[in-house]
Amino acid sequence: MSQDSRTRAADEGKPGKPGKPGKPCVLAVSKLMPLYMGPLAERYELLERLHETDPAAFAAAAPRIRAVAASGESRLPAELVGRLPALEIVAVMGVGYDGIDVAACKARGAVVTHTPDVLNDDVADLALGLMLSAARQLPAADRYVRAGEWAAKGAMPLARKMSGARCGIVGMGRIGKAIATRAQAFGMSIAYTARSAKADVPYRYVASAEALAAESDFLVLITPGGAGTKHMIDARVLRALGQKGILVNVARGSVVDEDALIEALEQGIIGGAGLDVFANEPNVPERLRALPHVVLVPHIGSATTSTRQAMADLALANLGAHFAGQPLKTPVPECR
Ligand code: 8YV
Repeated sequence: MSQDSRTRAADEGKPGKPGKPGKPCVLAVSKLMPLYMGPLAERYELLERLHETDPAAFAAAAPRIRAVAASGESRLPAELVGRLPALEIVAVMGVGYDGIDVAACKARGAVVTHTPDVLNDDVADLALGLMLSAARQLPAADRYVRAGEWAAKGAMPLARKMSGARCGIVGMGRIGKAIATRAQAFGMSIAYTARSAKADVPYRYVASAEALAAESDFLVLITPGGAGTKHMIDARVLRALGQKGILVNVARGSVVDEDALIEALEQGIIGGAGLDVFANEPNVPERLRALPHVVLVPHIGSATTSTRQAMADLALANLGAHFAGQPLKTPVPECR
């Protein structure tokens, strides 16, 4: 089989399922990190975004594509699943899988896996970093020194205290718990909202995001994305958070009504924000970028070398287990 820039086919290697000789064929459905792509290319016949780059070649290859490799931001809609008749497994390198149509995969007989737990610390660390950065205006303070304004104008305006403040967490899963532990170390009181109260946490449950916002100084979002949480944080919730409130989003951009957020920030309806995720990444609206009291980072929640390596290893372990006929490491809840 010939090789080109889009297709790295292997001549020999590990057998796939009994009766299917040669390396299994994997479609990388979007641009993936080298940490994941490198081993994929070594172990499998890897097709890189062939459905986007060469539809005719993709149509020819589709009947042998047995796996999809994806990131937390990848999209695998039902329409594309429908063009993958041999699909057996989707291996997401990410904990979030809101871009994957799991129902369509299941209907096709394919399982979806993701990479939970290994990124809890990093995402929780970043949440606290954004809380501190927004409250103490760290990026603005850095700009102040660099621009020579300290010497020219004197001390900066005073900022907000974080220790001892009220922390409201939207989503009390694995990462929500890691955020709560860290916030407790800052002497913060913790309350949370989720679909239902959790028996295994000591924190106070509040039934709605709006009620939680009304009693929080910091509202931290770490709930899964997708249709169930789309625009859960809307103008009413932001109004409830109030003039001094700070919104931190390390979940998904879709959870927040971004237009309502921009308006709330521009009009002083809320006090500030720290954002790792956006509605239409990597595009961040100019109006948001123009606001000096908002801290913006480019979806770096899990972006440390060791964590991304652990995520790649786990995604590859899921693929390896599947093709070896062994139990999957971390299927998504819907596929357990
Ligand atoms: C990454 C993420 O951006 O895990 C997730 O759901 O959003 C992130 O950790 C990405 O998926 C890394 O591949």
